[in-house]
Amino acid sequence: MEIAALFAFEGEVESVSQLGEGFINDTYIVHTAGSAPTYILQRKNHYVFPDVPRMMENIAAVTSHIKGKVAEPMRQTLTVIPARDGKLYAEVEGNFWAACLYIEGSQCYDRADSLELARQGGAGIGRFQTLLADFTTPLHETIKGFHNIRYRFEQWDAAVAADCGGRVAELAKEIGWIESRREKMLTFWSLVENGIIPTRVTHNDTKISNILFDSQTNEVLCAIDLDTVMSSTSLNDFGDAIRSYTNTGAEDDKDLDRVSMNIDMFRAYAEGYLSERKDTLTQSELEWLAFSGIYITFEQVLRFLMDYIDGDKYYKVAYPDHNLVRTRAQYRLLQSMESQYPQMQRIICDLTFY
Ligand code: GN1
Ligand code: MG
Repeated sequence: MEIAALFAFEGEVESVSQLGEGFINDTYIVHTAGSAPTYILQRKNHYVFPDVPRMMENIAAVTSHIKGKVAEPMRQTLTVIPARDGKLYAEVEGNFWAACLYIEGSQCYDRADSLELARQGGAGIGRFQTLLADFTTPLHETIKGFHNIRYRFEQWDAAVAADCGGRVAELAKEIGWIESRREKMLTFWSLVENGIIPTRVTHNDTKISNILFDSQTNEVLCAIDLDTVMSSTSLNDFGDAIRSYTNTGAEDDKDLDRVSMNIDMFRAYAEGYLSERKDTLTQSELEWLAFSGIYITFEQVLRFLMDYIDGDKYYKVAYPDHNLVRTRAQYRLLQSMESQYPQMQRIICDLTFY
C-alpha cells in the first residue's frame, strides 16, 4: 500500500493483492474506494530488465500510438499510470515499480480451449502488428538479443562453459538437442540479419496468457505484458503464439505424452493472424511463417535449459528441477512441430496462395 501511494491513482487505495503467476515480474491488483478505477501494480524484475525507465518509455510510446487509432482507447490497449512525481515508474530501495489501469470486462486464458479462441488470438496479434505498422520512433532494445538466436548461442556457450549450477555433466542428451539444431537456427536468423526478413515493431511474448479477451464477446481487447515490445521480426510473435496456443499439454507438463502440437489449432491461429496480415507480409515472411513456431519453441528449449544450467536465475521456479521439466516438455512440443512441418507449410500456402 505504501508503494501504491506513490502512483497517481484516483480514489483511496483500499487493498492490494497478488495477481497471476508471471515468471518474471510480481503483479498486484489495487482496489480503490468508491467508483474509482482498479489498477495493476508490478514490481519489474530488475535482473531481467536492466533498464526499467527505458522499458517504460517504450510501453508509453507504443500504447499512446495505439490509443490514437482504436475505438475504445481505454480498453483496447494498456494505460500507463505514472507515479505522482511524473515518472513512468517508482524506484523504491533498488526495486522498480510501474502501474497501469485494470481493464474491466476482460479475461485471459492459460491455454486455448477452442479453435475460435485461437482464431481470435491470431486476429488480435495481427491487429496489434497492423496498429503499429506506421510507428516509426525507434524503440530501445530493453533485453539484448531477446529473440536473436546468434546472441542466445553466445549466452549458451558461456553458460555451458561456466557450468554455474554444476549440472552440465548430467545433461549430455539435452545439450545434444540444442547442438544438433544450431546451424539450422542460425541459418534462419541470418535472413533477418541480412534484411531478407524485415524488422518491425513486435510484442515478443505473445503466449495466450499475455492477451486480454473481452469477457462478453471473446474478441481480443489487447496485448498486455508489453515489457518486451521492441523491434524484431513479426515472425517471432506468430511463432511464440503457436508455441503456446497449439500445445495440447502444459508448458511444464511432466507427462510428456500429453504434449504435442494440435494442427487444427495451428490452422485456426494462422487463419486469424493472416486475416489481418496476409496482404502486408512479404513473400519471405510468408515462406518462413510456419518455421517461426519451430524457431521460437527451439529458443524456449534453449532458454529453459540454459537457466537450469545457470542455477535458475532467470525464471521463477516452483520446485528444484522445474526448468528441466519445462525444457523436456518444450522439447517434446518442438519434436511434434518438426514432424508436422510439411502440414504447417501446406496450411500457410493454402491460406495465402503464395
Ligand atoms: C516469460 O513474462 P512472461 O511470464 O509472460 C518470458 C518469455 C517466455 C515465457 C515462457 C521477459 O514470459 O520470453 O517465453 O516466460 N518473458 C521474458 O512462458 O523473458
Ligand atoms: Mg506475462
